[in-house]
Amino acid sequence: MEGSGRPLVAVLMGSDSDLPVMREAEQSLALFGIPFVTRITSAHRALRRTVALVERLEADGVEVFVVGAGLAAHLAGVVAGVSTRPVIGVPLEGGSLRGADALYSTVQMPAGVPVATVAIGKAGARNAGILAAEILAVARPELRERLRAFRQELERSVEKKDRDLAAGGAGGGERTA
Ligand code: RP5
Repeated sequence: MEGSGRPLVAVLMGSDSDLPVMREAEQSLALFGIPFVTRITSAHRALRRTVALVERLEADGVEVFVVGAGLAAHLAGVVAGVSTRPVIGVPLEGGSLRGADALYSTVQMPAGVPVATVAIGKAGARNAGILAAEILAVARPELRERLRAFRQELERSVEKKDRDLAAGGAGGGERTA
């Protein structure tokens, strides 16, 4: 599996204000050694530029798009309208509706143009990177191995928390009333 070289994933977002959250997606991709490119573009403020950018990224070999936006979040939907590559939408928190607006805007795609929508905010952005890895892993056995190791590590971390709890380290363990 390539760790650098031509980007397989494009991480797109509507504004630089989205960057702190979308870094989580980048970190997931980096964890699995997946080459990616990160760009800012906007469905509303720069629609024609967005269409041209997505077409260029697809022509350059990008296989999965991870797209974050907040408020009336139409960027992922626009990307899905332009490209037939898988699009993972990350609804971002912001504004008075705290991400519910972005969630509905991202997830409620009309039949025929899917956007795989993850959770609002950082957990969603992290999962978007992992889901992109899982999509790419369908045709890449080495990446499948990395994902398997990642899941084992997750399981070990839960076991450790349970052990720490039993040892009283987290203020827990067995209690009587
Ligand atoms: C959306 O509007 C962006 O994705 C961002 O989440 C939100 C606010 O953008 P800024 O006003 O911070 O540029 O399009």
